[in-house]
Amino acid sequence: MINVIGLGYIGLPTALMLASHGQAVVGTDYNADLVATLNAGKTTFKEDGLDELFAAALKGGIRFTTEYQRTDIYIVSVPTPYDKFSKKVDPCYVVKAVEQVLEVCPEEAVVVIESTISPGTIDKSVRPVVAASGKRVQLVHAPERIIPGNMVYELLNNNRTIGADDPAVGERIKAVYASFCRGEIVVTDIRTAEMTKVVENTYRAVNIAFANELARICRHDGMDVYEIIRICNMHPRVNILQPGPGVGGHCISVDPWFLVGDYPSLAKVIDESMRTNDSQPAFVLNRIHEIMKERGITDPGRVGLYGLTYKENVDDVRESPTLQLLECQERHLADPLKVYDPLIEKDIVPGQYHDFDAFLRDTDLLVIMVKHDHIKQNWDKLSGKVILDCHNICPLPGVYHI
Ligand code: SAJ
Repeated sequence: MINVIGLGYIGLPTALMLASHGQAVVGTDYNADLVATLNAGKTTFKEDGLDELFAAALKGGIRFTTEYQRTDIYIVSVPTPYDKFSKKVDPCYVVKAVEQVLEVCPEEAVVVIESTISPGTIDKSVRPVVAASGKRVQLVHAPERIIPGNMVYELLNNNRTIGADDPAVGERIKAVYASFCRGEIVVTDIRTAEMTKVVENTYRAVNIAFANELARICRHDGMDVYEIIRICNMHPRVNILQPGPGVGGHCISVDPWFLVGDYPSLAKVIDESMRTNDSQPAFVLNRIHEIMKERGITDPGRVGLYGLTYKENVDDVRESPTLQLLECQERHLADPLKVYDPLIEKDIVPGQYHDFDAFLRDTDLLVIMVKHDHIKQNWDKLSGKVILDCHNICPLPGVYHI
C-alpha cells in the first residue's frame, strides 16, 4: 500500500493516478475539511480530466483520511512555502510530514519526497530528522514535473526523475511510477534529482525573462515584439517564449531564487532574469498609465483587470501577475483597480467583480492579464473599450500591447 501525504495540486492527482492503475492507495491530509470533501466524492480544484480520474480511483479503492498509515511506501507532496524576503524555501511541512511518517512506519520503509525543495534540502533538513528517530528508512526524491492546466496528460506522458541513495530502491520506486507513467524514468542520486527540478524551472524563467526584455526593447523603439519573435522562431535553432504581464505560480517565479540565494556571486543571469520577470507587473502598470494619458482616461476607477489567476484556464492565484500588479499599485497609495476572473468565485481582492457584464459596464480601459478561453469567446462584448492586451490574443482593431 502507498500512503500519499498531502492532497493538494500534486498529491491528489498523483494519488488518484496510482489508485486508478492498480496500486492500493490511501491519501492523507491534515486538513479535515479537504478530506471530508474528497470523502463526499468531490474534487478540491478544477483541472481537465481530474473528475474522471477521481471516479476511476474510487473504483480502484482509494481512501482519504487525516491519519498517517503504517505501510512500506510513502509519497510526500506537501507544500514548500518560501520566504519572499530571504528567497529561501521553508521545508517545515516536509520535515513535519517526515517526522509523522517516522512515528508510524516500519523499518526500511521508503519515503519518497515529491515536493519541490531547494538543492541540498534532503541532506540539510530531512536526514537529521531520520537520524534522530533512530529508524532506518530509505529516502527518495521524485520531483514532479506536471503543468497545471494539463496535469492528467502530463502525469501519464512526461519523463520523470527518481533520485535515490540506493539504486535498487530507485528501481523499486521507478516500477511504482511506471504503473501509470508512459514516459522514460531516469534513476539518479538525490542531490542530482533536487538540482534538475530547480534547473528546469530556472531554464524556463530565464527564457521568459528574455522575451519580457525583448518586449521592453521593442516598446522603447516602437517595434512589434510579437512579429519579431514569430520570425526569429522560424530559425531552426531559435525558440523564444512569449512576453507577458509577469510570471506567477508557485514554481517558475520561486524556484530560481533558490539558486540565487545559495550561489549569489555565481547565479548572475538567473538573478537578473528574476528581477526582470518580477518587475514586469510594474511595467504593465506604467503602460496602463501611458494609455490612460493618451486616451484621456482620468479616473483609475474605470480601469479593469481581466484575470486573477497566474495563467490561463487554471483556478490558482499563487504569485499571480495581477496580484503583483495590485500590490505595486497599493504601494502608490492608489484605490484598488477593478478585477474580474471567471474562474475565481471567492472574494480575493477589493474591487473584484463576479459578473462579467457588470465589470465591463464599469470599465473603460480593459487590461487582459490572463488569456482564459472565456475571454476568447467574448470578443463581441469588448467593442468600444480601450484594450491593453498583455498576451497578443485580441483580434479587435486598435488594441494596445505591452
Ligand atoms: N509565461 C510567460 N510566457 C511564456 C510562458 C509562460 O509569461 O511564454 C508565464 C505564465 O503566464 C505563468 C508563468 O510564466 O505566469 C509560469 O507558467 P508556466 O506555464 O510556464 O509554468 P507552471 O508554473 O504552470 O509550471 C512549471 C512547469 N515547468 C516547466 O515548464 C519547466 C511544470 O512542468 C512544473 O511541474 C511546474 O512549473 C512545477 O510545479 O514546478
